[in-house]
Formats: sequence, C-alpha cells, structure tokens
Amino acid sequence: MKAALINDLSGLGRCSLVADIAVLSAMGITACPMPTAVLSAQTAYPAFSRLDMAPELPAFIGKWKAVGATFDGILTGYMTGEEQAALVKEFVAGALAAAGGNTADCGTSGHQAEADALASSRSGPFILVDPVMGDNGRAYSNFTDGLCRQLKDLSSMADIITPNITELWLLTGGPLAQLSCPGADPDTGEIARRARQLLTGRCQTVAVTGIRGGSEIGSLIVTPQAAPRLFLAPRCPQSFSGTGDVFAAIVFGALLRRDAPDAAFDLAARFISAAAMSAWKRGAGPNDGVDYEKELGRLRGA
Ligand code: PXL
Repeated sequence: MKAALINDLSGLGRCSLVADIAVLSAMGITACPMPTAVLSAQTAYPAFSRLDMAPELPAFIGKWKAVGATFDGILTGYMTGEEQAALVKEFVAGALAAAGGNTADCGTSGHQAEADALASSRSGPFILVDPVMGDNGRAYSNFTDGLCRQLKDLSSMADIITPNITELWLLTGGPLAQLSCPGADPDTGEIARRARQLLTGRCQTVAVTGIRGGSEIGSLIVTPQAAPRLFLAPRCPQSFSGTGDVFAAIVFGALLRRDAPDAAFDLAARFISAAAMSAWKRGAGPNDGVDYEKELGRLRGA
C-alpha cells in the first residue's frame, strides 16, 4: 500500500513529514512525501528558516504524473498559503477523478454504515485532510482567509478531516476570542454542532482533536450516521506540539489498512498519551514533540 504525504519537512520538532513517514512506515505503508516547505524547525521555535516549496509543486506533481504514480491514500497537512493549497486541491481532485472517485455520501445509516464509509465502500484513494491553521485559540502566522477558504474546499474532498478546536472554529467562522482562555474548552455539543457543518461533499467524518475530558484528552468523532463519540486516554500534564500530526498519521494509516474506525481512534489516543508521558518524564520541551519513536511497535498491524 502506498500513500502520498503532503506536508512540511521540519528539521526540529518531530512533526509533519518526519512523524508521517515514521508512523506510516511502522504501519507497513509506503510513504511518498511531497514537501510543502523545508524548515530548520517548526514555527513555534524562537528561530527558524523556511523554504516555501509552492513554486516547485507544479513540476513535482507533473513528474509524478509523467511516471504514472498512483496512491492508495493521500494525507495533507501544513500548507504555506492559499496558492499552494489550490495546487494541492487540484492534485487531490485529479487523483479522485483518475480513480473514478465520487464526492457523494453513502446514504446508509448506523454504526456499520460509518465503518463502510471509512473502511469498505471506498471509491478512489482514501483522503485525510488535516487543516493545519492554528492551535490554542491562535492562528499560525501564515494564516489568511484565502488559505482557510482553500482548506475548507479541500476538506469537502476528504473522507476524514482532523481539525483541532481552533481550526474547527476557523473553518466554521467562529470568533477565536471564545477559545483564548486555555483549559476552558467549549462544550462537546457546540463542537459537534460546528463539526457537522463540515460533513459536506465526500467528507464522512470529522475527528476534532485536543478534546479534554477530566484527566483525559483525545478526539471527538462526528459522523452523519452515529451520535458523536469521544476517544480519550490519560492526559499528560504538559502539552507538546506535533501531537495533531501524529494523530492524523495514525488514523490515516489505520483506516487505510482497514482497521475498524473505533480501533483507529483508540489506537491514536493511547499512542499519543504514552509518547507524551515519556517525553514529559524525561523533561523534553513542548516544542520538541512527543517520544513517538519508542512507541512505534504498537502500530504494527495484525
Ligand atoms: O504541527 C503543526 C505544524 C506543522 N508544520 C509547521 C508548524 C506546525 C506548528 O507550529 O510550524 C511548520
């Protein structure tokens, strides 16, 4: 199985493509990276260099086409701006069209329908869009309304999207001021209401990350068929960057290899909890990401 991974390559921070490639390789899936940017470190570090790969992308995509590259899945993450997101949208649309993929929902009901939509009745490559735009109530410095519009379009072409709460608010037009008080998350009813607005086009699942429940943290899964469900694991006292990237990579790989959706969300929650606890116990800084390396054995499939 082969996956296109459209994300940045950051030298420090254990995020984005570095995490994607490690996770998917551990899952037995061939990783084919398309770097959207090359950075010395992810952007939360006090200093970093950044090369925007947007000008190179048409040639990169053109040469993949020229050699007949096809993919069982496509994961998209960090984009440098509106123009790059538009190019990625074109790439995803082309991959779906070439495979005869559709953008309609499947129209059945209940839990089994959800599993079918995510794991069985698939048309074309499996698409996960992580609409990377911000965190902790703040948009990243590259955020523009144009980028947000493009990522919203791209989200409707995905099978599943994985926004954090900040990104969910940006995609659904909410004032971020509501999110600027750390630890005071909005209730899951409001989160689910907003997530449902994003169940359009092909998109059958919104997995909202960074949801707190008591001493636990995880994701809220919102689908057209079933009531929203939480998948939680013990919350580390310190938060780390890059956990959204690890979540997206695990869920993408697990669903691509046709694990049951509940098992995929549970695996991601437990994996991130263990990797964060390990990083915290040895005193790692929040920008350095979680200790996923020692947990990769958990990802090997049956
Ligand atoms: O982990 C999200 C992310 C991805 N890529 C880059 C980032 C960040 C978060 O800050 O800076 C370059």
